[in-house]
Amino acid sequence: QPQPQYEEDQVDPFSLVADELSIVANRLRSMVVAEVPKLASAAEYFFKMGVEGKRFRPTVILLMATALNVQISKPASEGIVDMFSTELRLRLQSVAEITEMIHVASLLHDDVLDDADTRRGIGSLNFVMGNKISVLAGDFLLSRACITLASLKNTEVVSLIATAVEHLVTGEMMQMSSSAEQRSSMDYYLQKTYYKTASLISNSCKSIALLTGQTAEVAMLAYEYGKNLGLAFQLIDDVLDFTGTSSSLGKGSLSDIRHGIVTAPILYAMEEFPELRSVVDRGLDNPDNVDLVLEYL
Ligand code: GRG
Repeated sequence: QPQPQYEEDQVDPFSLVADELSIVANRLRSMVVAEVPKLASAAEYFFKMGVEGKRFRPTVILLMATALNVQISKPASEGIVDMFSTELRLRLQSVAEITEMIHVASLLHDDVLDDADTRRGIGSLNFVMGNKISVLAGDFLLSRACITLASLKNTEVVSLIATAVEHLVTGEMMQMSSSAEQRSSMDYYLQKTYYKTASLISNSCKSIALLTGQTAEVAMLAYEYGKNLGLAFQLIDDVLDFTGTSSSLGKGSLSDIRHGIVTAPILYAMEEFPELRSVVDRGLDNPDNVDLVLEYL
């Protein structure tokens, strides 16, 4: 995947946790071992070198752990100091791994629902191995995530992450079965986006706060941070669907609008050009209506 460019005074957030990220990547690969080779190779498909995603969620989670560490242990001027025991570090890494497994499971199922043929720059699993294998590989990853979650022995964290999984399903359902009025509503969009994208990030950030023994106030701040970051991530993802190229996106551009999904750029354009609403109401499943909307963007 093409890497973002950073100015001299900017810090590449991924590089701050590069070592931890590679540990997480290796542990993920060792976790997706199934008894049946076909299932293992299907699930592993997403964790092979060169075809992995951005690992945005594990990065945010590991950065959250780092940020909390700096705040509590030493003055910021002394830099990032290792105050975590090995056991606690493994537990925090587990949250990053659980979150990525749940995320990938949701992508596998999403590609089946959308009949998508490309993901992360290569053929989607459903395209390569069929819908049935793809659904089962998603279920397998979800089960692996549950086993790792149980090993944390923290019922509050189990509840937070399970709620985020429920939210993924709720957000997807809201997207699939909305009325014309709901599709044109910014409030509905934000609620759906919280469920579909932000909840997994916010609840895992809060889990990191709980596992590192923070106060309820800090845990809530970690949650709010993850929520806002998740919403911002989806807004940018929405824009990239219009501005990105197949190689930068790892899938075809304009895929949201061509699946009839009303995203943030369209909602903002509707505020500026009210006549666009009637086009959207007529349905984006009609290619003529899609072309009309594209003229406004
Ligand atoms: C099986 C947990 C589970 C859920 C089933 C299908 C479904 C319900 C939910 C789909 C939710 C979904 C696809 C949300 C999209 C979130 C999103 C912005 C995905 C793209 O994330 P990136 O850009 O992808 O981080 P990479 O490939 O980089 O990891």
